[in-house]
Amino acid sequence: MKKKLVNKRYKKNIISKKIIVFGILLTVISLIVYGGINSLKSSNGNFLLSPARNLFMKATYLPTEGYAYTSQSTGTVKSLNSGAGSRGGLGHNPTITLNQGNTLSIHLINGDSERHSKHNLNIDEFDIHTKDLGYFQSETVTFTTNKTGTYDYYCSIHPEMTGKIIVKSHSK
Ligand SMILES: [Cu+2]
Repeated sequence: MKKKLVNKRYKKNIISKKIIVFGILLTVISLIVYGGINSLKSSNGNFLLSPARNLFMKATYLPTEGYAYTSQSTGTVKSLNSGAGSRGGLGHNPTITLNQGNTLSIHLINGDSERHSKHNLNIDEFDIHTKDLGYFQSETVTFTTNKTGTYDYYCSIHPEMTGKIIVKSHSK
C-alpha cells in the first residue's frame, strides 16, 4: 500500500517536470517565431509577402538642376523613368512606378559632394521618414504599397527635391 503511494508521487513529480520543460521550450520557440515574423515586417508595419525590390537613391547637387535625387535602376524596379535633363544614365527626381502589394527598399545615400548639405527622404502616405543624413551617411527604408495612387516623395530641407511614386492596381 505504502509502495504504491510513493510510486504515484514519483510519477507526479516526473510529469510536472515534463510540463515545466515543455513550457520553457514553448516559450523559446515562440520567441524565435515572433522575432522571425517581426523581421519580415516593413517600416510601415506590413508583412513582406514578396522579396523587396531595391532602389538606390543619391541625394546630390547638380550644377544645372540644383539639389536633386538621382537613381540608378537595378533592373528590379520597373519603369523607372529618368527625369528631364538627365545625363549619363542618371535621372534626377525619377518617377517610381510600382504595383500594389510591391515591397520596395529605398537605399538613400547623401552623395552631396558639392554642397555637403543635409538631406532626407519622406513619403507621408507610407509613413516613411529618414533622418537628416549628413554627407556620406545612408539609410534604408522599406515599405509595402498597400494602396494605389500617385504620391510624392520629397526632402523636407530642399523643396525642389521631390518626385512621384505611382502605385498601380493589380488588375490594370
Ligand atoms: Cu535635400
